[in-house]
Amino acid sequence: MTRKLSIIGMPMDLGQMRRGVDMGPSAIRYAGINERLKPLFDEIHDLGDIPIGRPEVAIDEESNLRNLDLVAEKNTLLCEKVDEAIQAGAFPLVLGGDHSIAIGTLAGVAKHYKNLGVIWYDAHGDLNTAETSPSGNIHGMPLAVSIGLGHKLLTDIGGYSLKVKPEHVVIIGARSLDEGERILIKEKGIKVYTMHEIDRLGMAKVMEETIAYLKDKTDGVHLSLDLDGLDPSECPGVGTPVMGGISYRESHLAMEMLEEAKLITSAEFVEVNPILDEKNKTASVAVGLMGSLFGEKLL
Ligand code: 6HN
Ligand code: MN
Ligand code: MN
Ligand code: MN
Repeated sequence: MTRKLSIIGMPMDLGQMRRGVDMGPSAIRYAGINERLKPLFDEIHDLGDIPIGRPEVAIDEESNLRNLDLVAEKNTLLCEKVDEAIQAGAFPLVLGGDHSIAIGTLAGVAKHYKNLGVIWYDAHGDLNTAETSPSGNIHGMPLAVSIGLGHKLLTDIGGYSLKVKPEHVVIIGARSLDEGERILIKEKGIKVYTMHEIDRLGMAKVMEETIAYLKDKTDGVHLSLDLDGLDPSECPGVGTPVMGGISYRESHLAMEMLEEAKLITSAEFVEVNPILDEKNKTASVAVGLMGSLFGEKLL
């Protein structure tokens, strides 16, 4: 079987307030994604970027959601692109962009699976709704939206709601959760490995458990990797950094274990903001992790 990869850039910055994250896809390409992944695939198709433009910021008065209409509109485009890539037999790899893009990615991916699993690698839960959000920023909401909670314009992208069942989600790296997110995690029984569990068990055990948890009950697993899951000392180029994060080495091991398990069927790397970065370090980490995820071997 030919191993095909489709790269889709999503230069989205409307899901939050800091400029620069729209340059994430360029920064990741500049960090050498093509050269790095070339030996690992038979074909790589870089499909370019979804056009986002430079629209005016608009707060939806009724819901208090920042750029609601535009985030919904652009994510619909992403959903279609991701869907097409999978139909063409390729592994879709989406480059962000703020984390609101997971709404579109998952809408495109979940059409193809009955029981899609999701690994949410992030300092945050991204489980807010308009009611619980402290910021009104949609990048803090994509996981809630994907389990069917939130504004209809977002939950119904792709023409259906509930992309992922809460019991098929694993959050890894959490260390900043809002009150409403904590309640939701308990209510829905979402599996979470906070930094505390990563410290106590070690990343190897966390990944063994995650793989065992998802393997038999899912028919595909999406990796949504927010670079702020890693420690800001190694990934400073993110909009909402939180101290005490996962190291590059731990993350590299996590990617290798996912590769060995042949678990991941789609992925996105998000929140790379080159304006806040130091010498494109964060984009380089992203590319390094992609190498491990797709089976790079030293010997
Ligand atoms: N991210 N929980 C905060 C909020 O505004 O809802 C931060 C969200 C960060 C989102 O990093 O993808
Ligand atoms: Mn996130
Ligand atoms: Mn985050
Ligand atoms: Mn290694």
